Amino acid sequence: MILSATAEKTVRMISNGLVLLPAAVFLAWSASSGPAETPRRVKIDASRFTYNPNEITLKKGEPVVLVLHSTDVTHGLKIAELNIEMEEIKRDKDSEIHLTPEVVGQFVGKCAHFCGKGHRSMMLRINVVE
Ligand SMILES: [Cu+2]
Repeated sequence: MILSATAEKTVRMISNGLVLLPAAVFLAWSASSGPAETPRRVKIDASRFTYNPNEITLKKGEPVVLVLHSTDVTHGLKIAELNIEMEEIKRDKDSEIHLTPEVVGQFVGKCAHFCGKGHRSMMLRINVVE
């Protein structure tokens, strides 16, 4: 009688363990993988001869997606210091630049696709802060 009660208790402990073990494994797995990090999206419209907004501020080390779109003719964007070179930003089509700035500073992007007589004055200022 005593023996069977102990055996029953052991069986119950094992069965509890079998239920709890997968739950513990799942919790450990979900804690380690964490929620997927979704980069912030920054929308920028390009048009003759400006970007809107024409100045953005990014955080060093924070991944972002610059979503560029032209409202008129084809434009481009080049920022050598940030390794950005997009030669075609087309009308009515989003062009994405995935970027994680690693250097603090002020950078000036210029249009990289000839778009008319004001082309050279077309600039986008990017501030990267800590
Ligand atoms: Cu241009």
